[in-house]
Amino acid sequence: MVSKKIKAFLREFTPKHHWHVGTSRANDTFFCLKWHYKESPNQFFKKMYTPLGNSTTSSYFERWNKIRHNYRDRRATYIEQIPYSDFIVFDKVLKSIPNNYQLHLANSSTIRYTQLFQLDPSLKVFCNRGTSGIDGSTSTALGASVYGKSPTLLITGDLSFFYDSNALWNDHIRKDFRIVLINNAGGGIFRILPGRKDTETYERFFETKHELNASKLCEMFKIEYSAVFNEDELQRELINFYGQSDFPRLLEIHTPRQLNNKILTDYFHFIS
Ligand SMILES: Cc1ncc(C[n+]2csc(CCOP(=O)(O)OP(=O)(O)O)c2C)c(N)n1
Repeated sequence: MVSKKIKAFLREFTPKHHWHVGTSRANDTFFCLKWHYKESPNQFFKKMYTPLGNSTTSSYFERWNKIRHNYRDRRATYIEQIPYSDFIVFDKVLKSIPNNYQLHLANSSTIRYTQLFQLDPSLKVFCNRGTSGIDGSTSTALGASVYGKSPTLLITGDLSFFYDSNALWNDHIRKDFRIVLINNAGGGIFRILPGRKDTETYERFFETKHELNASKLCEMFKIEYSAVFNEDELQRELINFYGQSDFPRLLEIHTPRQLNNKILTDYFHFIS
């Protein structure tokens, strides 16, 4: 579970039961784990429903579904009124991904933003939470892409990308491999988390502010490179980004470092 808010909510309002369904380890995230069903969700639900046969009358689904729709509407309204920023970029990029792609998400704000949006169910999404390392996201995506039936897109932040740039030094990168690099000139996540952001110390040691871009790395590793700085350029670049190419492609999207966090935090106020 990525969202600390949801985790905290379910800890405070403890469920009567927590059943873990799945073959991997069952974490007692809400301190009320009752059962661990060691089978796939599909197997589990087949068994759950067949013997019961009849359904229960309840307003539970309607209640939450209404909240969900309301939330989606509010998000659409919010997007219409905000300026170019990480938030806008995620909206546009996630909508642009062709069906069936393998989607790899780096840490940290990449995965946090992505979970706010609706993804096409045909996408296979991979990310690494837990220790949430920013190291190895590119290596993992590249490795997985070699065996993927469909093409792979990696969405990554700048620090994560530059940290693991050596991943690009290998002979097996598929031509259809795509990277969207969201360059907000530092560790954007540290602007979102609480703390004083307007100090030199903060910018240097937490945010790691920088002025790097990926153009020379792409030249060195023979990756088609393009960069955008605003919404119009982004929309234009996305049109052909996934099309056939002789080389892998990287799209670097520059976003306003000092504005992104405000737009995200305002969003949470807006939708609540
Ligand atoms: C190996 C490792 N070192 C440090 C961290 C701490 N850390 C978490 S997020 C982050 C910054 C990530 O910045 P970026 O890749 O630009 O992504 P953004 O948050 O801007 O999306 C850092 C340094 C970590 N998770 N893993």
